[in-house]
Amino acid sequence: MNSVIDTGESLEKVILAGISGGRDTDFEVSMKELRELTVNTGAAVVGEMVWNHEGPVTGTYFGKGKIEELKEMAEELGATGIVCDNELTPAQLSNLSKALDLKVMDRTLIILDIFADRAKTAEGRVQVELAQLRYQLTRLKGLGNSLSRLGGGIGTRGPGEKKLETDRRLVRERISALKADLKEIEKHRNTLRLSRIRNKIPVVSIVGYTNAGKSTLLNSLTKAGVEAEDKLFATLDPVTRELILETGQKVLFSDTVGFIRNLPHHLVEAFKSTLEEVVYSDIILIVADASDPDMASQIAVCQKTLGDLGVKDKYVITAFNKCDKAGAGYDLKDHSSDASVCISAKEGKNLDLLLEKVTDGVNRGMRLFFKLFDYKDAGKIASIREKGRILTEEYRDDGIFVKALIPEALYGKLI
Ligand SMILES: Nc1nc2c(ncn2[C@@H]2O[C@H](COP(=O)(O)OP(=O)(O)OP(=O)(O)O)[C@@H](O)[C@H]2O)c(=O)[nH]1
Ligand SMILES: [Mg+2]
Repeated sequence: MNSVIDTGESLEKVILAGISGGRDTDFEVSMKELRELTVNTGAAVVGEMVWNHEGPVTGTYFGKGKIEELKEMAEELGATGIVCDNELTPAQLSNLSKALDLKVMDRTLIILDIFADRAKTAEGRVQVELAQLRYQLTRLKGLGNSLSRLGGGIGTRGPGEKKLETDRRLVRERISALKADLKEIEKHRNTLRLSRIRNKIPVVSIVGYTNAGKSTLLNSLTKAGVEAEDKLFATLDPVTRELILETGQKVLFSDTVGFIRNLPHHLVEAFKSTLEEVVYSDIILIVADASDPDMASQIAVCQKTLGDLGVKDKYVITAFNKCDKAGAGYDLKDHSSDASVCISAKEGKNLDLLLEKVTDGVNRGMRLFFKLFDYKDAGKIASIREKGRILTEEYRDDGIFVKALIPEALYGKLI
């Protein structure tokens, strides 16, 4: 039995550190987010240090004077570590941790740590471990110094068997093994995707900033039972659920990992197959938190991430969520998407309107068609089934009555 008494205090007490004078115009938002991210790892934020400077110092991130200041501040506040808002270069990490004699972390390490905590499925765990190892590979020395300091906590969590491996060769070998595992998982995913394409079931990808309410929405729409919590990156593993629209058409809704500014590129790389699901969907449903003052920039981050993933020419719906909250309102519009709707996923408000937009998206480019076919023309019905969507098919005495949505190109061939 472990005899340590849990006093309810966080193991790690950290100071957030950032540089405000650079090109990042969203500095304050970024620092606020860093605080939230850090708290999500279970650490306590005891202070904040901002350096007004045009950018980081190449080898040490902070200048000499600022490092001294940080040291004193840490001593005063009893801090065990610092978290820098930018991703530190391997040299910066190593030099800073030596100069400060504190545990040194950065935004990337924090996000990786949260992902490590949230990953549950085999695929999620492989992806996270791969991202962690790639990040570690170039930083073994600095991290070794820094992370051994507390013998646990941020940066040491992970799905891997060994928490922090300091042997470069072993890390490389593990990376190769994980990449091979991921290939296998991707193969399986491709097979699933192909069967969906063959079945022609339209897929709606729910995307958006982390904590916007994506899982809550999927739950309200389909009673999916997806974890929805007031924590960042609650959902890492994609969940797909079926829903029948009023028209009788079947659609799949897919909820996946949330976006955030400066999502570490190692993560984007590792989660590519998960994120790529969006590329193969028919409709993109952006969920935005209308009660968040930073909503506009969060939508911009989503759009940029979608662009980076190669998503284009899709029917895009923006759902302004949490409209039940004070100050949010029900009159928002996103002019860059095909449709906008103001909803409350939690209270189930305006979900019918949302589904109307989804129906519009599904039927975009199709026209309604009905005809009584002679029994000898049954072959034509097969082509409707193949290229369009049959809404009604009745076998009557005088023939087969079909009501369907069909692509424009097919229309001339059927009448
Ligand atoms: N007031 C209000 N709160 C909501 C609404 N929708 C979601 N929430 C809350 O927002 C928080 C985050 O919701 P989630 O559904 O987990 O958000 P998510 O987008 O799936 O987040 P990640 O999986 O972390 O990316 C939860 O506490 C929800 O209860 C809403 O319409 N109104
Ligand atoms: Mg979620």
